[in-house]
Amino acid sequence: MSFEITGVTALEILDSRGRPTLQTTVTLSDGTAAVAGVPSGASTGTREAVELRDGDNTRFGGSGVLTAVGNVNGEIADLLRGHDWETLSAVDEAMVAADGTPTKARLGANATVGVSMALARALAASSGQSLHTWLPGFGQPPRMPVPCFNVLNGGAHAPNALDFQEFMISPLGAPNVAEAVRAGAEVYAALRKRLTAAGHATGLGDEGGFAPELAEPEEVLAVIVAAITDAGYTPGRSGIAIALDPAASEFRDQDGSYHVNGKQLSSHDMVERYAAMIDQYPIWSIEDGLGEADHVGWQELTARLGDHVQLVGDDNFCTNPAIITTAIADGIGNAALIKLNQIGTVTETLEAMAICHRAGYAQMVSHRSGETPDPFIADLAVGTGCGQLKTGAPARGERVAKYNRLIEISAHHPDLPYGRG
Ligand code: 2PG
Ligand code: MG
Repeated sequence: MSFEITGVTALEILDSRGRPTLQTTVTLSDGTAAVAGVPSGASTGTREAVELRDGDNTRFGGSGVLTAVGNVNGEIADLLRGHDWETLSAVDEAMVAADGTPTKARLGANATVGVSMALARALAASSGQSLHTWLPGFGQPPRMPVPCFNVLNGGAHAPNALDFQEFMISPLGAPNVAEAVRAGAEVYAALRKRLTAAGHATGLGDEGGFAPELAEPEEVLAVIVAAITDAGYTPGRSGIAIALDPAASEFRDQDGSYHVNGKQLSSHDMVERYAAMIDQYPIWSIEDGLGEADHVGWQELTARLGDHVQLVGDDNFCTNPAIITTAIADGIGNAALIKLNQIGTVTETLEAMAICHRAGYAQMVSHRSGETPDPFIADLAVGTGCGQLKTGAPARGERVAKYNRLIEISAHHPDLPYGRG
């Protein structure tokens, strides 16, 4: 069924870090209007689609997005308004073609993704469907994803001495998503108690996890396992397991060595360090365990640990269908992190997920460290049936908006299965 777009507008709003981002609105000729909030990362891959910033140092230290807002209100609106379209993908393709660069550097991926998300939501509403049921599938039936709660923050997301960026807990053994969210919140509370009792400050990092002065990753793993037990849950895949995102590009040198808590490590040392961690702690998933340019290291990591844990490519994959296709052929990782703004349209995001699905690669849908309350990714995770969603701590409004959306969807669709699938 064709549709006509009558309005495409954007505003400069603030994200959860107090930095500017876009809020976009798309209106259809039947009067349906839908709004989207654009996420923004801090530990970004070098091959991500370009987030257009003004560079005008008199506003927000140069990080304003008025140019991207202007592109939505001007060129993109002129391109999209006033004629008939058949599909979301046709609109997304038209924006990509109009941009004309391989990285959306001219119009800005923050502009295109905002329009694409708002249009998807408008088309769903206009057809009387929820976003998660409307999203075009690619063979995976819908399911409720395992939430991956980032309870302890380091790296680029916190001012502490911890090199690893994210320590997440995943209630793999929960009976349903509401119980999984409860488990996440209870362990988070138990962790706060433990950290306080040990004399640590419980200030928060950008994604709502605690940011204590712990520097050794294994020390953090031990305290999280203890908190899982304190809260009355079983550490491990039958209960609550741990997922890591070290974001290793951030602590890898030009010369290719890694620096963890003051120690210099080769790629091989890192792989063996992870192997030892997996032996000792209930880790089920490691994202960006090595740097994005460490191709050979990633191959060793995958060969050594790929049968034991999920190995997720984020900085090295950038939700980019072409890059993921090459990585799969090269035997790198066995899963991809999925972030809409890394590639810049909903259509290309779904294409990246479909490529993973066909190759047997898992997909973990993800927030960014800079977020708005828009829960779009909760619907994306459910509708695509990928089985995994990471969206920060079970605290802070912009993070819990996504977890609460999962609870809401599952209340309306109690028959949807829960878990990784
Ligand atoms: C990541 C993300 C989200 P950022 O590395 O996976 O947690 O962080 O948005 O800063 O890239
Ligand atoms: Mg990451």
